[in-house]
Amino acid sequence: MASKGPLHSKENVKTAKAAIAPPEKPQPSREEKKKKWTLEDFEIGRPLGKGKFGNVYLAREKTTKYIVAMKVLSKTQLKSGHFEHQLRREIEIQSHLRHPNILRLFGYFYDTTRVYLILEYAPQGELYKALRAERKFDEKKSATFVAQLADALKYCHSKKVIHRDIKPENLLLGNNGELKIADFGWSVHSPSSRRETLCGTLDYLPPEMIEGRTHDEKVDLWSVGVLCYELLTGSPPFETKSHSDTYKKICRIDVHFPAHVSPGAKDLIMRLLRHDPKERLSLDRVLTHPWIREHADVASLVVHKRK
Ligand code: N15
Repeated sequence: MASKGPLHSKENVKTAKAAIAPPEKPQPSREEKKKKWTLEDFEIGRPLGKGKFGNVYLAREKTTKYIVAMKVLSKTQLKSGHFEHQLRREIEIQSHLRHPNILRLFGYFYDTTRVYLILEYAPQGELYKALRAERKFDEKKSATFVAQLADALKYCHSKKVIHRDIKPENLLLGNNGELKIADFGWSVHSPSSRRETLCGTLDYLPPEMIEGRTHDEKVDLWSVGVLCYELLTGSPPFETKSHSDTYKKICRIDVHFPAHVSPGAKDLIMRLLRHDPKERLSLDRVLTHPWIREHADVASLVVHKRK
């Protein structure tokens, strides 16, 4: 992985002196020197969150003062769960993705006991916390998040990466409140017939995944529909107190809408929550759906694409 550039952009800044002094020899960048990161390069700040294998901290690279999120993973925990292979795969996937709505992985390093991931810092924190605080989002905010998510997933699918674990807990918010997909813990290269044990909530999983059938990138279309519902109402559509009741509701597509959900939003959601993956609205069609076009603030999408 060669991703040391962004933290050291200062090295490329020309000073006024350069205009009068004889031209300097081009200096090799940190990347060209193949210099490895170590913990010594960072100041560690407050914890940002706790995860299965370790914690995430606010951190600052000492020479550039660039702020990042540093994820610290315990090697013993990774080994005992046989997650080393998964971690390698995730690093491989995430380090190659470059999109404004996908959290960057800048690099990684390790010492005898831990693995450190240098991740993009998302200043506005976790989407699910913002949603719990506001209870539900209005149509403009919801449609904007759905459009940003659809755009990011379109990019992933073009690289044959399916995410498979879209839910508010895996989404962060950038400087301007834009959505950032943060977790690739379940992502795979498509198509997949892997049958992992499904742990945690079923709420965002499509029928083909909970029934253990082969699945492809269309699983992500289903979860866009589930997320759209949760953003607008505050709860996912198939939520129940028990695993088995949620399972039944998903397979029957037993969805009910509170009265405040507009016909346009309902139309989009129901075109995504289709049992047959082939019938689900494509991501391009999500982006051009009338409800998205009417409500989403698409300025952020356009601006980033012109860069
Ligand atoms: C294994 C691999 C290559 C996948 C890499 N992705 C992850 O490890 C997923 N991950 C992202 N795990 C933790 C994070 C994470 C990144 C968690 C929190 C943050 C983060 N970047 N910024 C934050 C963050 N910003 C905050 C602002 C206010 C309150 C809490 C915040 N957390």
